Amino acid sequence: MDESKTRRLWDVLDQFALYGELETIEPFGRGHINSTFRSRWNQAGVRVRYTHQRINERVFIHPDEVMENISRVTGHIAKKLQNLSDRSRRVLSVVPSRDRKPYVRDSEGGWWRTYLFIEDAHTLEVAESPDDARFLGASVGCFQKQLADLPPPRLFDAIPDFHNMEKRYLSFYEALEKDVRGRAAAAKPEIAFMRENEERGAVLIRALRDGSIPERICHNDTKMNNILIDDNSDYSGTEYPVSCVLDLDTVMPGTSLFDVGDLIRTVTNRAEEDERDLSRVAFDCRLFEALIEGYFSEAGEFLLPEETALIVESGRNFAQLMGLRFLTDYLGGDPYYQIARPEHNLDRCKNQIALIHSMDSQWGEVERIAAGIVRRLNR
Ligand code: ADP
Ligand code: GN1
Ligand code: MG
Repeated sequence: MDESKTRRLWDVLDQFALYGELETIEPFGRGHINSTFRSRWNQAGVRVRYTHQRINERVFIHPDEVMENISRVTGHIAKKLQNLSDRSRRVLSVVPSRDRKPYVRDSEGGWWRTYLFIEDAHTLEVAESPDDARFLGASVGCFQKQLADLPPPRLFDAIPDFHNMEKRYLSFYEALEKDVRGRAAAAKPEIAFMRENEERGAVLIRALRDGSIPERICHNDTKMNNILIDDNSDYSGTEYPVSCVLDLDTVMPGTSLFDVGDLIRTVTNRAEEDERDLSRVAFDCRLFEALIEGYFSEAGEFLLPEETALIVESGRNFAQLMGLRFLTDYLGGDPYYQIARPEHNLDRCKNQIALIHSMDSQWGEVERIAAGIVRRLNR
């Protein structure tokens, strides 16, 4: 980081209610949206770390509303966990500014927040085993359960129509028509795939709109690396590892299936989201089964049959939705996602389509697995 950037960051940190001497600050994390940093402080001889994020204002146009949502959600969960001695490893802790706000503004008007840094924990980019998958499913099921009784008012819509496939298609067609970088020719098969699957892709958003599935508070960005896992937890026992669900900007009303769909999309994929060698991208039925079992172990008590019936489709739906968003960003000249190479968004899109093909080729088996879990649950 250059010196002037570091100095600006020090000025930002100075406005938070943090004590001791700031020792280091460095960029951190692999997210696509916010800019994340980690700082280290000397507090009377004890080393303590924090996470700082500049909220991406192009994505979140009302950062104050986002922070109000996050404060309410983390406060609600923390209250439920108040008897646990490791509570601050299980839910994000917002560090307020010196004037008691959940954010500070920098000299350019940017919005910043600070969380306690959760030590000795990691995220996964690929699930290694059914135990990983089961536990990731349970973490998200538990998160939804913890928020099921959040008192009114309704949370703000941090990004309106975030998972509205119909609206996402409108943006896609607009980007395709403008084709600002002349890239459409390089993405013909992907464009064709999206056109062919448009009707099927609308199933979740239509079910939510016509009331056949209920609105619930959900996370809306449950890709695997938003779940922080305790390094020292034992996976093999009967207890799930300690975990903390991160990246709470998009917690807002939606359907439980948005979270399940994004979990299926990321956890069952044998490869990372931007793997270019598509022969490595594959839908893994074993991971799917464990994931859904884990999810049901927490969410089974509140899910309705109408939601359960759409679980398999939700995974396909989310791979399509993300593929469509990556493709739209590629056609539009990459205005949204952070990229490391010019074709990054197209590669991500191809990866999601390959995952769908792999899922389709095992569709009968996937449906049998899901039906088996539901039967066991109802027994
Ligand atoms: P983005 O919106 O850019 O994805 P995240 O909130 O997911 O940002 O943070 C990016 C990464 O930073 C996470 O995947 C995680 O590895 C790390 N991280 C974020 N917050 C914390 C925290 N409080 N403690 C430890 N690591 C964190
Ligand atoms: C973004 O913030 P991050 O990197 O966890 C995106 C998600 C996508 C994901 C794809 C606010 O998530 O919707 O699924 O990238 N978040 C936002 O990797 O757009
Ligand atoms: Mg993230």
